[in-house]
Amino acid sequence: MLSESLTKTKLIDPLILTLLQNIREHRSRLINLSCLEVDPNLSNIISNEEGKELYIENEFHKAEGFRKLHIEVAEFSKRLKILHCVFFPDPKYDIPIFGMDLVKVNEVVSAAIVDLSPSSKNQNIKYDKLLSSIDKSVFESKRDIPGWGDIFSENVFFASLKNEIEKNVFCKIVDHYLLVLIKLSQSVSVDSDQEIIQERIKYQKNYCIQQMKNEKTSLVLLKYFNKKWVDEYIKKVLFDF
Ligand code: BLA
Repeated sequence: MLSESLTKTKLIDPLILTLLQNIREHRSRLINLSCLEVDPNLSNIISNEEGKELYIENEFHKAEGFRKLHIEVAEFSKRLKILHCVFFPDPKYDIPIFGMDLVKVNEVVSAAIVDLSPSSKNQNIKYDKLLSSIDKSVFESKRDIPGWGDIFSENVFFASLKNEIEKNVFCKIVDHYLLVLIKLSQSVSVDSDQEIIQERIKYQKNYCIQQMKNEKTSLVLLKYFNKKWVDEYIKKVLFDF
């Protein structure tokens, strides 16, 4: 659980705080929301070692339609700030995977990414039009999705954010994608067809396997922790399946 200290006394980055509050607000609308138990050694990590200061704080919940709702706020050496969020659907439901990552180095938002990614080959629910309807033309520095990113939908948004307007529009896009997700999740019912469920499990596994190929995640963590710890953190906390 993100402690009171983080959002109240620690000076959390204003953009990250805005996004965090918005994500929490959407999450609060989900049915049967409850906390998930996770090893406290892996969920809240704080170090004050000079030059290697770090904090990582995680929130884990589940809700109807979602096996794991994960939000992570992290800060490394006072200069690298990250907001990471993945809402993994329960494979019994036809719900896409919500993922976002915001990476801020000093004052520069080098990476801002958000997507509702497909969670099966034959996703019945169509949401493409809802995602493409929001105007994304303001951004100066859209970025190319790396090779491992074939898990994302065609409406994945990925850019560096250059000014306040771009930051505001990115927040709007995240809000819009979450609104679409929450609406979709309220309109689906549980499936019992094992073949469909197995297919969705396979898709979530693949989503996690591909995300694990992003060396940028592990390279940051390896500056602060040993390989065994990093592997465990990535496999159990970030991208478990
Ligand atoms: C990129 N992720 C990055 C970068 C860093 C991290 C330092 C490089 C920034 C840049 O390219 O400008 C680091 N991200 C982290 C760390 C955590 C984290 C340490 O979440 C957590 C502890 N990554 C995700 C999710 C998505 C994602 C859920 O975790 C998307 C839904 C995407 N991150 C993502 C992508 C890149 C990135 C696509 C760019 C990779 C590249 O260009 O090679």
